[in-house]
Amino acid sequence: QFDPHNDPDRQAMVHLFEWKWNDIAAECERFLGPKGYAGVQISPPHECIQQYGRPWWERYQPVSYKLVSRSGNEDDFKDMVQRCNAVGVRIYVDVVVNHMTGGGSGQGTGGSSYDTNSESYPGVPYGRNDFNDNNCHSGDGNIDNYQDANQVRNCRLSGLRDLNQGTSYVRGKIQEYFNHLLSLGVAGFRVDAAKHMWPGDLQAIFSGLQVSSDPVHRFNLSVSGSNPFIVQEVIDHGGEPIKNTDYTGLGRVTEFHHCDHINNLFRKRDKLAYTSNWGTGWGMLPDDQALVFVDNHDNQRGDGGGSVITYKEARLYKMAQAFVMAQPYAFPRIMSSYAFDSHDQGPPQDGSGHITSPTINADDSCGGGWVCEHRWRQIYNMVGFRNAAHGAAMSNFWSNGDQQIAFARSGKAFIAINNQGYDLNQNLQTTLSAGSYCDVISGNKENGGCTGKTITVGGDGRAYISIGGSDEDPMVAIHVNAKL
Ligand code: ARE
Ligand code: CA
Repeated sequence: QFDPHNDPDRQAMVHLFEWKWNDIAAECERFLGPKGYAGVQISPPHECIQQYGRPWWERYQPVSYKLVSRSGNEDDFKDMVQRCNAVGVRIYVDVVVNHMTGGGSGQGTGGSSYDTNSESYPGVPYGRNDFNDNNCHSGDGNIDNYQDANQVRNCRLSGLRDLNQGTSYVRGKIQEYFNHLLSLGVAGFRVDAAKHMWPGDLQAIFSGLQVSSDPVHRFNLSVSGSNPFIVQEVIDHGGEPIKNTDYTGLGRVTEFHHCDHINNLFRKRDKLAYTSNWGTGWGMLPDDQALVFVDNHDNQRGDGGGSVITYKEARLYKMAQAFVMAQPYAFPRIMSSYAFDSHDQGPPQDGSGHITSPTINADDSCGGGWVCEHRWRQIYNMVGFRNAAHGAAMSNFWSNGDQQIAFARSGKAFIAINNQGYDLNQNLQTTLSAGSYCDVISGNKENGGCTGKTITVGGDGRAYISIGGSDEDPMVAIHVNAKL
């Protein structure tokens, strides 16, 4: 449950937030596969409410577990999983099983009816007895106090009808849903609102799951085992009785301290010079228990606590992503957004509420309202860096004592970052063999040449590194696969 079932030379995943299944399939083949991405977190695929104005968050209000949503139907889903697996890219599903809807009645995206007040969900089916109402002891039935773990698990998150995973019926329905997804070839799950479910209940649910051994999915099960990859969404910024470590026995956990640290670091409320022991040295979860990211779909909109760096501050964002990718720590997820001005704004869509596809520009970037951070050269080339550096420890950490750092991934890769505001000019140890390397931040290695800066490493492994204090991309990064 800790293993992403990734191809070993693919070491980062991307969250294609609100993408359609057929666009993801195409993206796996034309970009994610070739650029070395390990997998995709997809938006919730189940049937959900159809909220007026079609905000993104309607997908977090399940109506049934039928695979019919604005991203596509079950056939589209199947096709996506097979095509992505075929090019070495795994699919991880955002599963929403803490709750059902938060209000109203009507028809979901798959035609099933629902009625929130009577807690009636015939598409599953779920009825009153499947919910936690009698186990919640807050005044209004909602979670009013995060200091009370019982409330957090048994009451309603923002009014969302709270399922009782303590019953064998509800557990069985959830397992059926998960196993259905696994039988279609998905490699794992991002478990929404895991904090709001009891670890014991989750353990019971997870213990009945198995990833597909169908060779079409090309999982090397003899190496990775048959448990699906599990990422539990547990927001722990400290200060609450529920800790992310309550869940680390069951799978990985979203490490929100990482968002906080990255934000403080790049806003210079902390020092890059202190990052030679990044990871557990900073009080974060062990490597194999953490999923890390600069921002996610909630906190990029200001939800979930703490302010974070997003695509809207592109210079800082690219620096932060480069740092995260270059570090040997944890398994990273890159956020891929659509542009938004307001909190509720849904994905690019036409007048009838159909999601519209991203367009692809000549420089590989996206159009049509999609930001596609994962297609920014500085970001996808750092995925390549991480893949090349995999297995090599950090070494030769250098800093100016403040906001300029450099380090190697022993024998494999080297990065220097200058968030100081004045120039960096240093002769630094790269640990790489002598030769010319393409700086993958400023360019691509193409036809044996480099479209950006070339860095020369001498016989002693040293290179002269210059980074202007006000460069748009104040870092350089080289690795063994970028040797010219
Ligand atoms: C929507 C409306 C609400 C309405 C509700 C029911 O916005 O006004 O009451 O529907 O009708 C998303 C949106 C919500 C949306 C919901 C359902 O963010 O706005 O509600 O979908 O449509 C807590 C949880 C954490 C959760 C965050 C957002 O612990 O699990 O809140 N994150 C996940 C997803 C979200 C999603 C849900 C859960 C629900 O990533 O996208 O909600 O499925 C402290 C605490 C945290 C707490 C945080 C914010 O930091 O430590 O635990 O996070 O505050 O409250
Ligand atoms: Ca709950």
